[in-house]
Amino acid sequence: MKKKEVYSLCFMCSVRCPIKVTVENGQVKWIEGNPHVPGMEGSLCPRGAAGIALLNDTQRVQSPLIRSGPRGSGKWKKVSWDEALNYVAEKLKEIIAQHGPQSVVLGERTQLATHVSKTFMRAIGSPNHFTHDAICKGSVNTAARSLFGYTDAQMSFDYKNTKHIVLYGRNFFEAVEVKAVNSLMEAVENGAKITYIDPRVTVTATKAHDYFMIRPGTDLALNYALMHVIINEKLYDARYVQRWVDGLAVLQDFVQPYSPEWAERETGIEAHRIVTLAREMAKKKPSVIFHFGYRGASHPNEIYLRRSIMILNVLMGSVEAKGGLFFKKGPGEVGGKPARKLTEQEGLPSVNVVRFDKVGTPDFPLPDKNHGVGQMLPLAILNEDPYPLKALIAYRFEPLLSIPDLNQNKRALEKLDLVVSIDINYSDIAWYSDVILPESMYLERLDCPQQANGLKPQMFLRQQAVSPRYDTRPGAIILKQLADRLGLGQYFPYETMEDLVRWQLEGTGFYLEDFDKKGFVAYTDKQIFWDRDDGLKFKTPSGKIELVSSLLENAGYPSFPAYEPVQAPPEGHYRLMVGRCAQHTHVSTQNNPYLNELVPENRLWIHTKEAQRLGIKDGDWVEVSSKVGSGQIRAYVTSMIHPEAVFMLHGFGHEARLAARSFNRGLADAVLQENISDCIGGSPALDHTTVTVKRVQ
Ligand SMILES: Nc1nc2c(c(=O)[nH]1)N[C@H]1C(S)=C(S)[C@@H](COP(=O)(O)OP(=O)(O)OC[C@H]3O[C@@H](n4cnc5c(=O)[nH]c(N)nc54)[C@H](O)[C@@H]3O)O[C@H]1N2
Ligand SMILES: Nc1nc2c(c(=O)[nH]1)N[C@H]1C(S)=C(S)[C@@H](COP(=O)(O)OP(=O)(O)OC[C@H]3O[C@@H](n4cnc5c(=O)[nH]c(N)nc54)[C@H](O)[C@@H]3O)O[C@H]1N2
Ligand code: SF4
Ligand SMILES: [Mo]
Repeated sequence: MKKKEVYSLCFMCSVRCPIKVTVENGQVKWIEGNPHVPGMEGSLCPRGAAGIALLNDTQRVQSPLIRSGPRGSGKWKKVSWDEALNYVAEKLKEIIAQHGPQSVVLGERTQLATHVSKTFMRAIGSPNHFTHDAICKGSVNTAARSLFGYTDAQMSFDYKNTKHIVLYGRNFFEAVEVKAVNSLMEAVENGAKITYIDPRVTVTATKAHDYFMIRPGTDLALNYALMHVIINEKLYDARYVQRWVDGLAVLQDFVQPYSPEWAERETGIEAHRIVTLAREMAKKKPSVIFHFGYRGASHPNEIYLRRSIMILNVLMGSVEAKGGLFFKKGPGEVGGKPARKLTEQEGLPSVNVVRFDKVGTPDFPLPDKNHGVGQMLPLAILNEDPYPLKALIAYRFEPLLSIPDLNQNKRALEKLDLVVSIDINYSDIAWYSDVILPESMYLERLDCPQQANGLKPQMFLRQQAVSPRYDTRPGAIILKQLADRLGLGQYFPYETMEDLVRWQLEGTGFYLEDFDKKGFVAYTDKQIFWDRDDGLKFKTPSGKIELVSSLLENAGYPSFPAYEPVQAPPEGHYRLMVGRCAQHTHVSTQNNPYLNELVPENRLWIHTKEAQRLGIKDGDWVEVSSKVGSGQIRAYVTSMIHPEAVFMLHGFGHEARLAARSFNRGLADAVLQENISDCIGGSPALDHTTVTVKRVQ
């Protein structure tokens, strides 16, 4: 029997946990957390364990396919890679010749080969590469830049050493990151406290020491009241604030009207609990965390909510403190070099054309240009504003279900001349594509190196565990072969993934073989914290933390606009909240044989009192309607949700028939959600839509 152990990276979700894969006779027998990585040591979440079921799933896409019936009809012609790539290349050439390169868009969920697709887009001359980032947390990104000059992704949390963490709908124990969960559990065993705030009683709420059932959409009021107490009672870290913060006096004046008693009326949280929380956090400062969230895409005022959470950390002096938040350190901190990217090649053109989402123009100045704003795509296509778009390449991104307003998304797709998916599954976007180019799933491919910045800069590698089960290829190879056919091969100096990885590692001092032993290499053994007295390096114009933000103010936005009260939805209307469960990743795992068995469909959480009023019993079919769509789903009647809200899991309601287990199970939240955004920060407002609910007779 031939047995081997391969160190790699999970990809059942974007966290990319380091894993050890046991392979026997070419079959994956076991996957566990990489034992060499503190915080992983054998652990996986349910989705990570379901990687084997994905590998062996016969309902994945098994070869390149070209559509042979109308879009969405499920009629496909199985073709060779040459046929598929030639077909896409010819179509792209025609479209570029007729409408210009900017008419081509590539959207992807950020991943290890993102530099390859960015290179592809620059090579063809289109500015229109976007990632999922804005739809996940664009406003968190902009908020962080407005205060610190760094993106949120350049910051992280020292969970292991924290003494008190406050989570705003950050459903830590269901929307899982394995290492973070293990680290926080260790802190809890050492006496740390968790405060959880959510209109819904999640698993995290049940594990928390304190839980606040807040009125939906009012977290900003809570935070202004916390600041009011912290500033008026002088509970902040005076030395830190004095040294590093610009604008405290402005904030002090601003929060005066926002007393705990005022916030009680807005949020439903008693004033004395707000005061107690402020005092408790201050006692444990600076080893405290107000978690600024991962998915900061909830409401149109998101930028100000995320800023307020970050400012609470600043007042506690917890930014760059043990047990608080820290800036991720790259190899440069210790004289090392990161892996090269294809985008760094000399001679690769830069493209100076307005983006489809207008990011970087006066219309939309602040969102991060590196990511763009994906939810603008259907609007740009339908309105041909700023210009007509003709082709979409969806690369590990599902615009139909991941952008609000599914009906509008479908109308937009209809206007395109070419839709190509690089996917592993019959996702709904693959189902509506003209061509599917199937990628090998993560256990079947070597991937580009992962630069893992943090307290200790490291580099990880997704090593190939087994050969592809079907006629699939790695995405970086697919794009290179497409570029070759467009006469742009010179920007892709590799034939195999191994060539690409070796090219990327040149100059780093590390080699492919160095990853065999543990799956990663480290640039240093020591944790790096900057000196809090004199060594913090903020990238704002003032070099300080800017409460009054030059980024915002120079773009014409106030740093502290007056709080706008959140109206309760009219009678019979509810705020639609959405979220995740531990058993699924977004829209991609519902057809996984194992995970589908655990959670096969979603239900609509509705408060018992409201359900009674509407004559709805647990398990009844109900019709849920918003301004933009409606659909049917079973009700889950519970008192564990705020009466103003209803809730459903994201990711269900798939239309691809060949993904037979998830086909037509549950309802897609995107059917109901309106495509509205925080126009400053860049996030869509995923929890802002109001809906009506009625029993299906
Ligand atoms: N199992 C699993 N884990 C994941 C993912 C996954 O798909 N599956 N995805 C990963 C990704 S990309 C992300 S972005 C994160 C998301 O991580 P989280 O943001 O922690 O996860 P969600 O499930 O989106 O949780 C949103 C919560 O916000 C609550 N909520 C809604 N409105 C309000 C409000 O006004 N105030 C407050 N305080 N709460 C509100 C909802 O009830 C819900 O419980 O999870 C990551 N981890
Ligand atoms: N309506 C609504 N929209 C949302 C959210 C929501 O809660 N509700 N949440 C938002 C958030 S927080 C996020 S992060 C985004 C996530 O949005 P997406 O990135 O669209 O979601 P995923 O489910 O991660 O995966 C997208 C696609 O990648 C495919 N895929 C999975 N693995 C691979 C692979 O190895 N290679 C390739 N080529 N494809 C692969 C899947 O089959 C799926 O079709 O959605 C956002 N949009
Ligand atoms: S959190 Fe789970 S699914 Fe995501 S990478 Fe880690 S083990 Fe895999
Ligand atoms: Mo996300």
